[in-house]
Amino acid sequence: MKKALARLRKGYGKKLVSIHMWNAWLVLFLAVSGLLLVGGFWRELLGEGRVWLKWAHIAFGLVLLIPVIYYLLLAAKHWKRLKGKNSQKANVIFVLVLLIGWIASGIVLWQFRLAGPRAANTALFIHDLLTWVGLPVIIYHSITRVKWLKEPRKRSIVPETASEGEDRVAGGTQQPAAAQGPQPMYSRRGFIKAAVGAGLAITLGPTFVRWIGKSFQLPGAADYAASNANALLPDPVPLADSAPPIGGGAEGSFRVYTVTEIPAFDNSNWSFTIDGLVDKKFTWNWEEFVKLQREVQVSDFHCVTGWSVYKNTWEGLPLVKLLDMAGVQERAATVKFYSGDGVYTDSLTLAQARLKDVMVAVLHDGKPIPNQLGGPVRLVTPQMYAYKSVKWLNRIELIEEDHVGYWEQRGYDKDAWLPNAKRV
Ligand SMILES: Nc1nc2c(c(=O)[nH]1)N[C@H]1C(S)=C(S)[C@@H](COP(=O)(O)O)O[C@H]1N2
Ligand SMILES: [Mo]
Repeated sequence: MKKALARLRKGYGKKLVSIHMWNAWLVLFLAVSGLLLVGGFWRELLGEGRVWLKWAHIAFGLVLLIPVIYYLLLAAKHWKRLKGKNSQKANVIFVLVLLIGWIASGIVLWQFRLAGPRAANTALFIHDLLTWVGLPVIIYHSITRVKWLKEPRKRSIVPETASEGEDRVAGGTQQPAAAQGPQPMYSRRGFIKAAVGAGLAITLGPTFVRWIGKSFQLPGAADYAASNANALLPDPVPLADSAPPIGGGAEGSFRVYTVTEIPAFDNSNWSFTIDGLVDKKFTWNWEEFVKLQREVQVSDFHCVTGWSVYKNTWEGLPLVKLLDMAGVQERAATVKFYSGDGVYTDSLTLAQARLKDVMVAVLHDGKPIPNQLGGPVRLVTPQMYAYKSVKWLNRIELIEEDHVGYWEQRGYDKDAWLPNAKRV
């Protein structure tokens, strides 16, 4: 082992350079794939590709362990060389914390089923936070360090002489002390670095502020209710348990997911149908639908990608009541759900559909569900991951055969049960 390490450390300068290069390519791939995965805009476009991309992101994230471990094996020696160069040491620690934090939180997210929603939620927060902090630094580092920006003098990651290798995070110029003097404000490098910094702040700043606002539920953060584009009259009158919400108000915030444009509805283009293998088919318009007797429940909402919203007070129609109203025929085995977006569908077995907390929800925390979050009516399945929670639900069909839902066709697990659900 010792010998192997010694061999490894010989010529370690070249090795550090190649570690840096591999690391850079991996992080580039992970950054791009990660941004494509979170960006709502890409959901529809990527479709099945999204699931592949997710696996590639996980796989390359694990591969990132190799340069990290390889570096750690060389770290002792590198560290000695960095003696007295505190900003460079800080740089190394920053990068290591970033990479290890990304990998560790990524593993928890990957193993969300083992970890459970609470841990996944924390891991997602950490993963996002590190991305917010790390990515701008990395982009800045890459742009300000590309070759055409460099001094004619060659720079390498490994200091060749003791006098070299000052601060490398900011790509500090490496002029001999005598030539350093006060730098003119308008030096090419200085100007470009300032421009890159300002560009990053302007492009990433607002999104970052929004993310912080949502993560900590600061006042003024994403108020979907205020920008609800649905226009359905009359407003549903909330039951006493809904307003104020008996759950005390939801904790956390929804990330708006859609695979189509976000639809909006009004009385003229909205109706709700239950049909298929039932004794009595129904189609309600909005005025009729809001008259049906609703109930209230408090439940948590978990997305497989790691985020959760706790203590939602939902008011709506228990699915089992709708099924009983319509009279499910003997032959029916599957309940198929259609979205008013015309694309998204999912299904439950009859036994699952009869769970008493499966709800056709109309209000959230005492207010109409806004169109971004699937209103006027969405399905709620508290014991399953939220890809079952069909937004803009407008049709329920009882069928004999199985139905594979939108994301399940694209690689999501057919089994959507939460880790501690009582499966039926
Ligand atoms: N019609 C429709 N319903 C949908 C989706 C969708 O893309 N389209 N995404 C599902 C997924 S994966 C999740 S996590 C939740 C997200 O709900 P939200 O957008 O209200 O946060 O909706 C589910 N229902
Ligand atoms: Mo999801």
